[in-house]
Amino acid sequence: MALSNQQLAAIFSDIADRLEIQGEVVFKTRSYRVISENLAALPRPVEDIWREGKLNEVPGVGKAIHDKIDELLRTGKLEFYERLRAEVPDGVVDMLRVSGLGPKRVKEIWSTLGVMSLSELEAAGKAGRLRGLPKMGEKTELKILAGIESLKRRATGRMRAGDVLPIALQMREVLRAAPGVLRVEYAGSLRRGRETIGDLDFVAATTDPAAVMSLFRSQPHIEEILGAGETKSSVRLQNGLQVDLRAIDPSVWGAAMQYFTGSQAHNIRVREIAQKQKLSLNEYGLTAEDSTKLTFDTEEALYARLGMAWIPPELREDRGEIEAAQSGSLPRLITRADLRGDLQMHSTWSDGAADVLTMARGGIALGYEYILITDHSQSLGIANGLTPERVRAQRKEIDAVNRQLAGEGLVFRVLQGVEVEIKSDGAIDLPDDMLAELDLVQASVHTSLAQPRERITERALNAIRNPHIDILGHPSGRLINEREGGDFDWEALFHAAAEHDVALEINADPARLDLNETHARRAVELGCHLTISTDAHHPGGLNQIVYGLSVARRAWVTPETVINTWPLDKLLAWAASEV
Ligand code: DGT
Ligand code: CA
Ligand code: CA
Ligand code: ZN
Repeated sequence: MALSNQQLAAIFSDIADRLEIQGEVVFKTRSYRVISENLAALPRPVEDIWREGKLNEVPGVGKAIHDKIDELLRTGKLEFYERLRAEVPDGVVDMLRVSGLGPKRVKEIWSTLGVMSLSELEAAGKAGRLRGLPKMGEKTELKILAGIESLKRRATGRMRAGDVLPIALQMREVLRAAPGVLRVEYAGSLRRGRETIGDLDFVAATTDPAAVMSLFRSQPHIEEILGAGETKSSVRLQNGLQVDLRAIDPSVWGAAMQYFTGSQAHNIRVREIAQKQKLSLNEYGLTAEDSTKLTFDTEEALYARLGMAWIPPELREDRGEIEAAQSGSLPRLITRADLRGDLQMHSTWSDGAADVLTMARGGIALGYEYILITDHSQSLGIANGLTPERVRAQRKEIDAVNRQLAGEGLVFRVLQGVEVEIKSDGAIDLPDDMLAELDLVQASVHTSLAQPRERITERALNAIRNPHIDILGHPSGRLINEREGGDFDWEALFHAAAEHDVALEINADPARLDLNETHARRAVELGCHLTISTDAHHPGGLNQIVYGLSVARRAWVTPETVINTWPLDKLLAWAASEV
């Protein structure tokens, strides 16, 4: 197994990071830093030097380092490093990238708050939980949040939908209050439900364009006005987000929404269809060869004129939707109303912020019939994971909550599950007889995401083959704009999931959206069932289901594929059948 100098250097600096997070004193990790730098600067492949038996001549190589390089070059891995990676999660190491965060603070945040990723760090900061830690105040907390924001931007230059939608909804309310305005909607990628957003596009139907334009440009939190026309303005907000507004006449609402919703690829196809009928299409509608103008106040009317059914925005990517709309075979996409429950959430039994009853009330408020509590299992010790004893204790509390809700006359069931850890060697973190006692079992990978393809795939397959495991949670482990997911063999994974009927989660957390839309579509093609669940850590988190639904809709998912659209009886019967 060939390892480049750069790869070896990265391993040693990672070792130093992880040791320091564990509390190792800097002078003891210094030899790893030194060898990392020396390897990176070495003019020859260290592998050649090793073959010549001259490793000891490389500056910074003592006995301990010698043996480690030797093991790495002989076997392609290092036992010591593997152990360290299992002990300190990758997400914790990621936190070091935030300016202002060193190993001491990261350790403090990890061990006291159970925070294990940049997104959890962000959530803790936003909830004001960092400022209570030793030697930290509100100012440090804000600095950390700003540091995370800048890391996220650097990743793609696009913002997560979860950071844009709340701004869009608030701005829409403001703009709707302008005099003369009849309708305001966001269009573009946000309306199409994409996971990240380049810029935000608004369309306003109004009889008084000047009024809505001046209101738009006078909102708070604007950093710069990029354009100020009579019917078109652009601004950049303080958080870096660009927002465009178009004012149009109410009579052309349908054509304008169609045009500004995009995608560009979809619009090109629609324009071609118009051209075949000797019509030209723009944001104001259709124009015939004799210059007659056709206006459309709804999108339905425009698509119908061109011989198509109305196409849900999430499908408008030129991935077969045009043909389906022409032949009347568009899928009946899943909606919010199809969901009867949420199958992933945490409570105070592990790293959640609310108790079981509070989470249940949250589910009831959303009109659900059931929720599944999936607290972490024991090996994630810092997230206060469940031991078998604590699983049984939690069952008592869940039973009591169910009795209380039934006593109130509510038809609602709290189910007991677990998010059981798939350990770095593929072992499942709770014994089979324990898993058998639970209503549904979800298994997830959280550690050692950087394992090579075969190894990490085998871990997931091991979970899929376990007859007690029903759901594979956030299968890739990616965090949008933050870290890549594992290098899984997706085809093998989907075939196995279909064969053993393990449902794959679309995790609705806007930082995860995992499975992503491409994988979700392929999984369904291969016969897999899905879940769409929030991974909520407090009742408000249950509302994030909308982001998961967007992914599912963009993946052409219909309700029957998704197990949390099923009635409770069907769901439990499915979980009980062991494939
Ligand atoms: P984004 O902003 O990168 O997340 O993606 P979109 O799809 O929101 O793209 P954007 O903001 O550039 O444009 C909004 C929609 O306007 C786009 O989806 C299609 C439509 N559109 C129609 N004609 C054009 C054109 O000539 N240029 C661009 N850029 N967009 C056009
Ligand atoms: Ca846009
Ligand atoms: Ca735009
Ligand atoms: Zn998880």
